[in-house]
Amino acid sequence: MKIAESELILNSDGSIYHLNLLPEQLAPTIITVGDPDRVEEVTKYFDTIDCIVRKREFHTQTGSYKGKKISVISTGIGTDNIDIVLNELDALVNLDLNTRTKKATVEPLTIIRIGTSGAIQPSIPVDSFIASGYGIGFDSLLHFYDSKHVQNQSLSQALQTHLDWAQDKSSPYAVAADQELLSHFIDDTIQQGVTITNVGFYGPQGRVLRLPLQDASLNDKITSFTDNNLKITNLEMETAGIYGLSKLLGHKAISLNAIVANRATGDFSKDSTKTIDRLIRYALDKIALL
Ligand code: R1P
Ligand code: URA
Repeated sequence: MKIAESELILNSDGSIYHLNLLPEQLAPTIITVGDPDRVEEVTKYFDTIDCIVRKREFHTQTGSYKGKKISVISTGIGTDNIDIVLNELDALVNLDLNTRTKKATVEPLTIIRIGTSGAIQPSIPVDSFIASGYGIGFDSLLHFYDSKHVQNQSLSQALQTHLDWAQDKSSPYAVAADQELLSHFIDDTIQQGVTITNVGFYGPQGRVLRLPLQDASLNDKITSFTDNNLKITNLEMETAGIYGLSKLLGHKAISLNAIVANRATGDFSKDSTKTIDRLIRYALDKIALL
């Protein structure tokens, strides 16, 4: 069945609407970063850069690192952008853009997020790394898709009960990382955690500048939550959307977090740029072995 022009939107050169990419400009292994300027911080280590494409907050560079073809793309902030990025990346490989039809078989992508995050447990030092074993979305993105089958509903239910979550907020959804990728990335350098993805950086993550919070104890409740020995480790704004949509679309995803803040102790990294650079180099060497 042909997908209508209003659903699959292409630019005049045939590239996909927001990302501005053509299928041949994308590698099957993709690093996502939030900040468009962080793309170059990754590709400066590449042997070659074959293409550079920019539109809005979406900056893509494709090249190779130690012989492995990789695309690096910035998503901007938030799971609303993740909806666009994941759907358009998938369309580039799994739809025939000329005939506007689905391809017969699904080509899986490997997606690695390299991002910053705030720890929520006092024991987690700033400048350490966490690979998200789960992403738990406090945003509503996954609820718009037929997605119950990729969610760990018992984990999200336990958290919702623990938080005494108000009816006027959407239910959290929990999605596991790709287990093969998770074990590939975990070692002494990076610990496994459970990441909450939220819809904002300030109030939703318990930060008070001038506005009081609806629930001032939310972060404390998140810190004290346990379910089957799982504890929430960190907060950021993309992981759950990446995990949920990757699972639904048949892609593998892992989220690697550089801890730049500790919300329980009030610490902030003295040199977050250096910490992110260490995570980038660690991730690239692991990706080269995939
Ligand atoms: C907020 O400062 C941003 O930092 C984190 C959050 O998820 C949010 O996007 O990730 P990035 O460092 O990848 O942008
Ligand atoms: N990114 C976030 O979303 N939260 C933090 O505390 C730090 C980085």
